[in-house]
Amino acid sequence: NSYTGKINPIPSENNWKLTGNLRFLEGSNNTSNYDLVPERLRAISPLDVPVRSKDIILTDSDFESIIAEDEKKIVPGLGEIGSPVHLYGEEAKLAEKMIKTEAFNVIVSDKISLTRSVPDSRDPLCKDVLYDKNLPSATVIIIFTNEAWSSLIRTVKSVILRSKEHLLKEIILVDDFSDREELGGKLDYYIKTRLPSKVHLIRLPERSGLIRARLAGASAATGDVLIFLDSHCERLKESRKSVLVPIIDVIDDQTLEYFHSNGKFFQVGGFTWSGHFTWVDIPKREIERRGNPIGPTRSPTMAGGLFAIDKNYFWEIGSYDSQMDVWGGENLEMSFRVWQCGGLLETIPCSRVGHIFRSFHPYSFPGNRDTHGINTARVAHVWMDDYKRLFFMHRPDLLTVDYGDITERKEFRSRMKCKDFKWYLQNIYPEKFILDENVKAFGRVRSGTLCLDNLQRNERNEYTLGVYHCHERLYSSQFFSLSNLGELRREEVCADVPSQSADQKKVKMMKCHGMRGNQEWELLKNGHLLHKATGNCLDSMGIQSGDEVFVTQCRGIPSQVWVFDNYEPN
Ligand code: LR7
Ligand code: MN
Repeated sequence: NSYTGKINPIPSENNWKLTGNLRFLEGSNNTSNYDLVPERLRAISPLDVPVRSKDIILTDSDFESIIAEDEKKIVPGLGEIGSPVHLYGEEAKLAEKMIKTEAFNVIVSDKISLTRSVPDSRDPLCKDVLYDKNLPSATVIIIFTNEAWSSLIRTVKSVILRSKEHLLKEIILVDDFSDREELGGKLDYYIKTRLPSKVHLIRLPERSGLIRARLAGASAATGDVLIFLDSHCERLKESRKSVLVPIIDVIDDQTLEYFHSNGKFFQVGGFTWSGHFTWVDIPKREIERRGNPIGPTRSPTMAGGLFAIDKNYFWEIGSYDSQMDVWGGENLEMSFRVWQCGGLLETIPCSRVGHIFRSFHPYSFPGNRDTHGINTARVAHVWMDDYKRLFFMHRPDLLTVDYGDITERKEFRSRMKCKDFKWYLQNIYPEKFILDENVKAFGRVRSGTLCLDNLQRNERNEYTLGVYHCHERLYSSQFFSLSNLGELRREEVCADVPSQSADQKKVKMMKCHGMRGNQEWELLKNGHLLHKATGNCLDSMGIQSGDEVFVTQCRGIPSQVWVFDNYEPN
C-alpha cells in the first residue's frame, strides 16, 4: 500500500485495493436520484477514488506503528462519562497553540479513549419508551474536510457503539478532498483493519464543500433512511415526510467535557433576517400541540449538521442546492424548503448528539469567498419571496454578488407547488417578528440629524440605546419598529426602561418579552415617544452622534420629537 501527501489523483489499480470497502457502490442503484447529483460527483466508483502517487511509501507495518503510537497517547479513564480534561504546564501551552489551527483541543481529544462513555442526557421519560423491532435500516453519512484524526474516529466509533447492529446498514465517510497525511493511507488502513466492513469511504476528487459532500454520500447510500450523524428511525416509520433532528449537546472545545442540560430543557431552530440560524424557545402553542414533553417537537428551522430523513424523501424533497459552496446557508434552505413543500421538521427529544462547537473553521474557504452570504442570497431569491427585502437590507453588499444560476431550484419550487414564504411565516413561525409588517411605524427614527442606532453593539447582550448621524440609506443598524404591542424594537431586542435600575433615565435594549410592562411605548400625536410605565418621554437633548438617549419628563420640546421613516395607516 502506498500513500503520499500529494493529492493529485492518478487512477491506478493499486488504489482500488486500498479502498476495497467501496465495492458496495457498484450495487447501489439510485437511478432515479442520480441525475440530481452534479455530474462530476456521480462517478463515485472505486476507480475514480483519488490515488496518491508514490513519493512516500508507507507499508502496513508503518501504519501499525503509527496506530500504536496513537494508542500510547490514550490515558485510560480520562474523559469518561463526558467529564472534562484539563492540561497543565508544557502540554497546556502546546494545546493552546494547536487550538489556533484546529479550533478545538486535539491534545485532549488524543488522550481520551475513542470509545469513551458519555452521560445519558435524555429526559428520564425516554427510558420507558418501547421502540419497534422492525425499523427501516439506516445509512449514516459523515462528511469531513481536514478534520482531526481522533475526533473523527471517535465519531465513527460512537455511531457503531450506540446503534442497534441490525438497523445500521452502513456508515459512509465522505472525504471532501482533505490533504492531511493521516487522512490518506492511514485512514484507508484503519478502516480496513480496525472498523467493521460496513464502514465505507468516499474520496471526492476535488474540494466540493459540505453540501455537495453530503449529496455524494446520499447518492451512494443503500439504507432506507439517511442519517447525517444520528440514529432515530422509529419516527420515520410513522411519518415518512419528516426531517428529524436530535437535541444537540455541547462538547466543550477546550476540555471535551460533554455538557447537557437536565434532560428536559431544549430549544428549537429559528433564523434572523440577516440569514443566520438561531436557537429559540419552543413556542407555547407547540408545547400544547405536542402534548408530551418527549414528543416530536416542530421546529421552524434546523442547525443543519445532524438529521435523519427517509432516503427517497430526501431526493423527492429536493436534496440540496448543489450549487452552494463550502459551508453555510444550506440549513435554512432545507428548513424553508421542507416546510414550504409539505414536509415536517421535528426535534426528537429522546435523541441526543454531542457536537464540538468550534469558534472558527479549521479548513480553508477556496477563494476566501463569503460562502455563507452567497449561499444565503440563493436561499433568499429562491424561497423568501418579497421577504428577501429584509435579508438584503442587512446585506446590501450581496445584491450585486454573483450567486450563480437558480433556475433549477425555482423550477423545483414551482413543480412541487411549494407554498410561499408568507405561508411559512404565518403557519410555521408566527412568532417571528417581521420588522415592517403589522407594526405602527418602522424605519429610521429621527430627531433632527440624529437617528436611533444600535451603535454596532452585539445584540445578544443587553446594551444602552444610542443615536448616530442618520444614514443616507436605511441600514439595519438604524432600523427600528414600533410594534402593535407598543414595543420600540429591533428584531430580537426591545427598548426597556427598568423601573428599579440605578440610572433610571437610560434606555436598555434587551430581549423582548412581549408582556408590555417596561417595554411599552406610545407614539403621541406630537411625535413624542412616551414610555408608559414611567410616564417619561424619549429625549435627545444635548447629545451627539454616538451618545446614548434617555427618557425624561415630557415637555413638548423638539428634542423629544421623533420621526419614523414609515407609518402604517390606521
Ligand atoms: O468544505 C467543507 N467540506 C466539508 O466536508 C466544509 C466542511 N465540511 C465538513 C466538516 O469537516 C464538518 O464535518 O462539514 C462538516 C460541518 O462543518 P463544521 O463543523 O465546520 O460546521 P458547523 O458545525 O460550524 O456548522 C453548522 O452549520 C453548517 C452550515 O453550513 C452545517 O450545516 C453544519 O453541518 C452545521 N453543524 C451542525 O448543525 C452541528 C450542530 C451545530 C449547531 C447549532
Ligand atoms: Mn460542526
